[in-house]
Amino acid sequence: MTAADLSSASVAATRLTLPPGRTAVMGVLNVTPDSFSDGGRHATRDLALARARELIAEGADLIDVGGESTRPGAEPVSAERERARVVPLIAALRAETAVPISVDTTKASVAAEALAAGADLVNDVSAGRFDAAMLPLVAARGAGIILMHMQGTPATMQQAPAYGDVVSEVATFLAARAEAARAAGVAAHAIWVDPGIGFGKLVAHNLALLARLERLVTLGFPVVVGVSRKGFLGSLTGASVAERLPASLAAAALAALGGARVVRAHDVGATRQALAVADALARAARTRG
Ligand code: HH2
Repeated sequence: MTAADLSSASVAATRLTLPPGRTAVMGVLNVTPDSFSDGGRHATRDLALARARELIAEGADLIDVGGESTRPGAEPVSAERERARVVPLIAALRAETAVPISVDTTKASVAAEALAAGADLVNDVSAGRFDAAMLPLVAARGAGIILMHMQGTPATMQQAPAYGDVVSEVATFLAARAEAARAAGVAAHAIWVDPGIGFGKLVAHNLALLARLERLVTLGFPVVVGVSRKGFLGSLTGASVAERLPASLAAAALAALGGARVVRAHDVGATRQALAVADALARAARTRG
């Protein structure tokens, strides 16, 4: 490894460090025409950059850039189109901010260019299963990876999700994928895990995972949770996608109390406020007397 390699590896490691003592917020930046809550809103580079600046100003600890919707039934996007959506944006964002950037992709070729353009970690909703080149790529670049659980594929996942015990099955899956990442050469400190709320899960499955999140915390990797504006919150409250902020904040706070280290959210400022309360309560619970 050359001195330049070493220094870029240490920059990446620094950027992957989570803020101590509070739950981090990962701001969602979808540059897709069809994402379920913000599709089509950031269609030009300038609009996307402006949105990224807003997320950072609201206190995002991390920006998650996605060029392919994973909503139930979403149409797959070619690597070329996805690359064109995310890579120049990540390069432009990296030129103006040191905030960590993740690329939300399941394709190693897109991830490779996104990492070269300045992304720090890959958010792979397939946990490296859809593309065999993903884990070796992340290892070779010294990058981080979010390994997320999903039953099925985005095209089919909500057709008939079924589990025996959803929490143990998700925990076993995430432990096995973390082991696969380690075997491919990814550093342990660079692995985060995510139960994949809404990915091949009924309302009861999502609730069980949130209620017993500490089972995933015991795996020993930072736990990421994405509940923002998701369908199960609509089922519980009757709220439309646009009306789900209160329910999203309640779920974010409860995920933080359950031990999530990172919450993925569209409404960053409001989520930071909810997490400030949850984090203070968690601290109070630890300091009895
Ligand atoms: N949820 C979505 C997308 N990516 N990544 C992780 N790690 N965890 C999640 O829960 C998660 C995710 C879905 O939300 P969104 O990006 O808003 O919608 P879409 O997939 O339609 O772009």
